[in-house]
Amino acid sequence: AVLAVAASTVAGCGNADDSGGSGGSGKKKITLIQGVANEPFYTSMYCGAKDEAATLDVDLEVTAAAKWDVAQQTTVANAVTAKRPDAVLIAPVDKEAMAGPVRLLAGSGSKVIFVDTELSDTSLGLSRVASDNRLGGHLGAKSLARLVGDKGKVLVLAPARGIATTDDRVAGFKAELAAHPGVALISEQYPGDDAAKAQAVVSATLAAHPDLAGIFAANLVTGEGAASALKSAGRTGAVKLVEFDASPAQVEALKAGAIQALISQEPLDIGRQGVRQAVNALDGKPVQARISTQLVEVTKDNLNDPKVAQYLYRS
Ligand code: T6T
Repeated sequence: AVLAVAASTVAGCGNADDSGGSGGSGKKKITLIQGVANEPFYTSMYCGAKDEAATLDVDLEVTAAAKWDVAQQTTVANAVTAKRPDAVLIAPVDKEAMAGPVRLLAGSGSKVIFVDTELSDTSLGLSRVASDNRLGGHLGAKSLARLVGDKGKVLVLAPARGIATTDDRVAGFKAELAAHPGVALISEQYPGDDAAKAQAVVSATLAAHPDLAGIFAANLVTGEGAASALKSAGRTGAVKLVEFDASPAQVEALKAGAIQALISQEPLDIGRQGVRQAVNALDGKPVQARISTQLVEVTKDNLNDPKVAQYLYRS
């Protein structure tokens, strides 16, 4: 059940086995371990990785746990280690707790590249391809401050502490607030990567602080919960909502006015560049230790700009 993935994970860009999948081709084998299955950010990353794998003529497999969970991702990682692919792209769900399984992967000979999230012990990966998430937090705070007229109470939501990406987003958000003294961060909540739990937390915060002015949700799952809570409290649009990511559902919510701004990443590019770095490592070519992909603020106003379209995710 944990390895519930392949086919459903890749709905946006065909079947997992299209690019050669398993066995016998003599091509280099790369496996992508997503942070979680069936989630548009990682589906888009897979689409990019798959394009690049086809270009570079390598086999790509994809796998992930059904939930954002250390024990489940450990099971997935150990299963990949047992198959000994030439290289692994992994988005570790916790920057400390996944060090053991990643060490086993690297120790069994697979070249390891971090995509999106990473470990505190960066030495275990040859490269890390990700957004500049701290900058993303700054962008989120600037956007929310503008939307609330630079004053009032705000709430920050992220799945859990210990996730490299969302920790950096929250840190960037808080650092930027120093430049907005009228905006007060009243609470920082970590409900898990779970929309229903995020909804409950936001509903409770709205009840305790009826004058809440804004919310920054540091990823799409917590954002989904925040939007639902605002809807059921009848506060949509009155409480400004800024979210990370740009799934099709988030873009629809932006159009409908349920979300005021998205900080979108470039998951397709993360996937492409991750595969490129893995192949460089396997070919003995130079590998770039760190690659920062683009971020952009998406609002109703620039949504139809063709330059923004490349940042929107697939599902
Ligand atoms: O925001 C992305 C990803 O960058 C983060 O590491 C975890 O959450 C997402 O996958 C969105 O749900």
